Amino acid sequence: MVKHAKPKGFYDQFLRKAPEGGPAAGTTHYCPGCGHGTVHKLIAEAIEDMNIKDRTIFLSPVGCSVFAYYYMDAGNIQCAHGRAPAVGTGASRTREDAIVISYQGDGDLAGIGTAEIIHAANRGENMAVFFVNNAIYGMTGGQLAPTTLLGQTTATTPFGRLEEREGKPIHMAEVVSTLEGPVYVERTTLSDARGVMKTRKAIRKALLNQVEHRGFSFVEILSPCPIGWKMAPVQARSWMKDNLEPVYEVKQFRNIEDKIRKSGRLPEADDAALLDMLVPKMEETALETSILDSEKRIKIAGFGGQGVLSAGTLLANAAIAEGLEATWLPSYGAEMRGGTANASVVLSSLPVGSPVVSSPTALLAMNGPSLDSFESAVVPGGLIVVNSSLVKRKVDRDDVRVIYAPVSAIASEVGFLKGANIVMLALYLFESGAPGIDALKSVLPKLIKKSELVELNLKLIKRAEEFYAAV
Ligand SMILES: Cc1ncc(C[n+]2csc(CCOP(=O)(O)OP(=O)(O)O)c2C)c(N)n1
Ligand code: SF4
Repeated sequence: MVKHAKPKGFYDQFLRKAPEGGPAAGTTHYCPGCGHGTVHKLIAEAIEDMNIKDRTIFLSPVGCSVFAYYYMDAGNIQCAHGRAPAVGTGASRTREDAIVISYQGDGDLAGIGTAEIIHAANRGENMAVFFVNNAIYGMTGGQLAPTTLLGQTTATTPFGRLEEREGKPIHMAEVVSTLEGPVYVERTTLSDARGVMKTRKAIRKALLNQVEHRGFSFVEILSPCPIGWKMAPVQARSWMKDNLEPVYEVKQFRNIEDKIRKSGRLPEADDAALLDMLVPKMEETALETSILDSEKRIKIAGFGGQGVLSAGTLLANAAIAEGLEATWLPSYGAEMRGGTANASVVLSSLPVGSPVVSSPTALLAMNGPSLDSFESAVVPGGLIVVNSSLVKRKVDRDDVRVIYAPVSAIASEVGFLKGANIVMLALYLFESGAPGIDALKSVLPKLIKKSELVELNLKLIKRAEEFYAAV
């Protein structure tokens, strides 16, 4: 008797479509006749049969299969478009017992993610890549993919793909098998039951390579997308036989069974050593540098040419000189001089989680557009320093501390207008107290090579101090 049941590699209920226990729990979001469901099932069965569920890290792509994490009862990471092989590299190198599955569509792998797949394959990373090639961008409405056939009509090639315009279809299994890194490369098809069984075997083979730690396996699976192709499911399968398979030869390209992949880790970097490196450092830093009560997130914004990026670098370096952790993230406008620019600086006693500053604790606004852009983002109780030489309006908020300082005029008086950024930065340091102004003075000669400029900056700091004393 054949018992049909949902493989244990799947969750009991698929909660994407309905809340737990609801009537529709258990259905998938895929279109009728879509190949993704078939491939998911083959993988889930293999995970169950090979007893690797607790070690499996499934990397979902961007594309129709983005929701694979609703189905696969395993470790799941949803990756940025095309970047699954890079994420998989990190996963497999840090957890060498992991079974890493990179599941990708043709837009994802052969389009936006071409660099990642090529280099991961070339390095022979220990992962299994299942490349679902349906010759179209399914999720976004059926646009041309790199694997679209010549003459095939898509949303972006309504009269068919032309070699002269879009080039020829790319054969990823062939490309990958030109590299020496991969141990196993095969192309299969879902056009009929025999093809599905061969795909089942190929998936298991790739996963076995993972278990045996052999390295990089690549299985390209020709898969129907009836919706994108505008066909009924049965017609889609005949189209595959008549059109897709003659272009994409279904065959095994490589199978090396006697290879064991050497560890990609640094020799000394075992878990214990890594923990030693990280944990005491965090504790010591937290204990020794208690000058910051909490993370400080500073946005320094202005026109390109006002020195906002270099003010950010100086601030981050001053913090580091004082034993703090610091990140600096520049954002340039499309124009250079005269365009907008801002620097995000995060200072903390602990390692910084993210360099992005979306809710600043302090805004140093060098011009009007910067105040307009970031005023509302400052946290309540935060600080805004306004360059009142250029910003003529007042701050609308009454829940933040505001300092109006004519930093451009002060810098001009000293005879160095370009130093308005230093006046602004110094005011921030006097107000916040951490890092201290001495830390800034100590990094100036390291970052500014000309000694006369260092002198000018010290003068600007002095003027800022006098101004601050009078505020
Ligand atoms: C960085 C980025 N660029 C573009 C998109 C839009 N986008 C979403 S899915 C997709 C193509 C997916 O096609 P494919 O990988 O073939 O998967 P399928 O949906 O056919 O399974 C694109 C371009 C995006 N989400 N992110
Ligand atoms: S659009 Fe195509 S690939 Fe996406 S779910 Fe529907 S049939 Fe599958």
